Amino acid sequence: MTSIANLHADSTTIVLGSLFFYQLDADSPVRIIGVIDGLQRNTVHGFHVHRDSLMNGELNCTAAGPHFNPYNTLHGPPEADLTHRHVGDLGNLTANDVGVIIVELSDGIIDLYNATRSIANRTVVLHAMRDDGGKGGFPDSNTTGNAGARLACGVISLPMQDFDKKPHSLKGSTSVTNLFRKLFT
Ligand SMILES: *[C@@H]1O[C@H](CO)[C@@H](O)[C@H](O)[C@H]1NC(C)=O
Ligand SMILES: *[C@@H]1O[C@H](CO)[C@@H](O)[C@H](O)[C@H]1NC(C)=O
Ligand SMILES: *[C@@H]1O[C@H](CO)[C@@H](O)[C@H](O)[C@H]1NC(C)=O
Ligand SMILES: *[C@@H]1O[C@H](CO)[C@@H](O)[C@H](O)[C@H]1NC(C)=O
Ligand SMILES: *[C@@H]1O[C@H](CO)[C@@H](O)[C@H](O)[C@H]1NC(C)=O
Ligand SMILES: [Cu+2]
Ligand SMILES: [Zn+2]
Repeated sequence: MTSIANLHADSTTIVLGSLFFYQLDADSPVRIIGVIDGLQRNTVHGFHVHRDSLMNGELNCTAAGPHFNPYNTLHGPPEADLTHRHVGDLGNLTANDVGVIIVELSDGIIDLYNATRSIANRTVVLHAMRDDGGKGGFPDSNTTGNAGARLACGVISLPMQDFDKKPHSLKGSTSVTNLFRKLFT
């Protein structure tokens, strides 16, 4: 299954990047590939899937609600197991010396097949500060990783057809299909 999120700067229509999500099958991790631009140089930014979608052209990233947390656990680092992180906890992304993040990660807890852990129709958020993984000792470390303001966000579109199983599907999906094929295979 595949999905896309286009990120905009908080409360603006300024596009900062796009992320592509790919999960080969229900037993595989979700891979995320993409680029986010326009950040300060050499900065570390918390990165999470938040619970809610942004409806009706909403641009306010705060409307995405809290971290996606279907098991009601404490905030944690991405390498923690299901009981020691939120499903939406994806750690940090780091902007390089020209303020660009090249995203290339894989996570086995977010999912596009499993309904409980599904990130479809939820919102990815990039924060102003690093995510302390729950260990910072700040009042909000256990809920948000003390990652600060929401710099950018984008809704994860509902999953698209699995291109490996239906390579010749209908409806002009060919260019998207080809893009994913190039990105992930
Ligand atoms: C997306 O999520 C919102 C809640 O965040 C819900 O109201 C809406 O119905 C969902 N859309 C779809 C197509 O599932
Ligand atoms: C953004 O959404 C939050 C939560 O819904 C709300 O409290 C806040 O006032 C909104 N900000 C703006 C600028 O609309
Ligand atoms: C979804 O994932 C959870 C946690 O791994 C698991 O307990 C549950 O059985 C899965 N649901 C389905 C429908 O596979
Ligand atoms: C995020 O990066 C900061 C600083 O580099 C580090 O201290 C922190 O542990 C990282 N957080 C996670 C969740 O890995
Ligand atoms: C976070 O939760 C852990 C485990 O319950 C607790 O030991 C710790 O004191 C909490 N941290 C903060 C800053 O509240
Ligand atoms: Cu967040
Ligand atoms: Zn979290």
